Amino acid sequence: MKVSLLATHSASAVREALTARGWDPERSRFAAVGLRPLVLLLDGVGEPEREALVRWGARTGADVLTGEGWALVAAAASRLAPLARPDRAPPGLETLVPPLAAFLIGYADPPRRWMIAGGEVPLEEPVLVGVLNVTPDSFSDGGQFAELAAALRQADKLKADGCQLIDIGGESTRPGAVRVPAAEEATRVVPVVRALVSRGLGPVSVDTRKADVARAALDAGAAVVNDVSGLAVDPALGGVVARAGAGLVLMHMRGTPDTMDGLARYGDVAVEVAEELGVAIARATDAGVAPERIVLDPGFGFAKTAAQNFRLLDELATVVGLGYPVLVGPSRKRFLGAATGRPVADRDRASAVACALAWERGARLFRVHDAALAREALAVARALDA
Ligand code: PMM
Repeated sequence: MKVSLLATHSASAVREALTARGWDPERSRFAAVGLRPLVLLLDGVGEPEREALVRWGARTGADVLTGEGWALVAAAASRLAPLARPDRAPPGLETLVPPLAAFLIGYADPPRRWMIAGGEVPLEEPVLVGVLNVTPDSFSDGGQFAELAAALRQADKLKADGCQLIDIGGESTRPGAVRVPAAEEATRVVPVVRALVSRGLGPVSVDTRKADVARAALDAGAAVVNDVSGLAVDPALGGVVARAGAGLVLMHMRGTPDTMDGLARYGDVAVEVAEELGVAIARATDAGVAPERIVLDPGFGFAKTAAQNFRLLDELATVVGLGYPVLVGPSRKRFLGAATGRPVADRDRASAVACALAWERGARLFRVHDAALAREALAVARALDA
């Protein structure tokens, strides 16, 4: 007999081993997803639930570690699946059914497309979102593209390098950045939106926290609103997005760019970011935004220390498990400088690597300054689980 170890960080190795041995592709895919090991951390576990979990673990052979109020459960996805079904969950574990079911659905069948104004973005392949900041003071490209001609040249380059979406920002969100009145921000972004759309360089996204700016950009042809506050700043923004049928990126942050660095305190960063994104999702759907128009972003660099950014990147599955497409924006951020020692102008290689790692953990959209490098890194990551 011969023994070999199959990779389990994605389902591809098991799937291919089964199809190579004659199983049909669909059956192989289901089996491979079911066999993947999951380690779930449950918080808010009461004493009866804890006992029920321990009994279930002893019966099924799953590993269950518990302490007061929590449990860590490790088993193959297929073994955990009955816990997510009201008709199969053991007595005492009824409260686990809804959150586990929501997580497993998002995990086993992630969204395949994102609906934006006037179209849809397929998510089978990595989607590159090119950063175009038309600000005088953004941290990495501030001042470079404030002139329309320079902005158009950069948009051309981003498109040529493989971007499917260009994200135009008119207000810097770096710590200590000056707040810009809506009229001034709109004056910066709207002509660029209009010029890009009329030259066929769309679809275009507008990076703004303000309803007035979003409305003007959408009127000029933008298809997506990217709100770094996750609809926490302007209560009118959700309604504007809903009425336009635009795509909406909800990013996680705490406080404002001025206060966020002091708010980077988490017990468990990925769990808390996912919870707070859940609140942003509710704000969006309450305002009438359809779920298939929502993309989530963990907000690298916003109210997170370097160590928290890395933990969050590694545990991105917790955000992916919310069931929405996930966009990441690690590009040129401080935490990459902390790991590599490189200054902001020399972080594109590290950014590309971070994108590839995020793809492996379930991210599908990548907001980048250097799209050519990110595309290559993502092509390698993609080739592993084609
Ligand atoms: N980062 C910045 C600005 N906007 N939007 C999203 N969705 N995600 C991000 O990570 C993000 C963002 C700050 O970086 P920049 O100055 O390079 O634009």
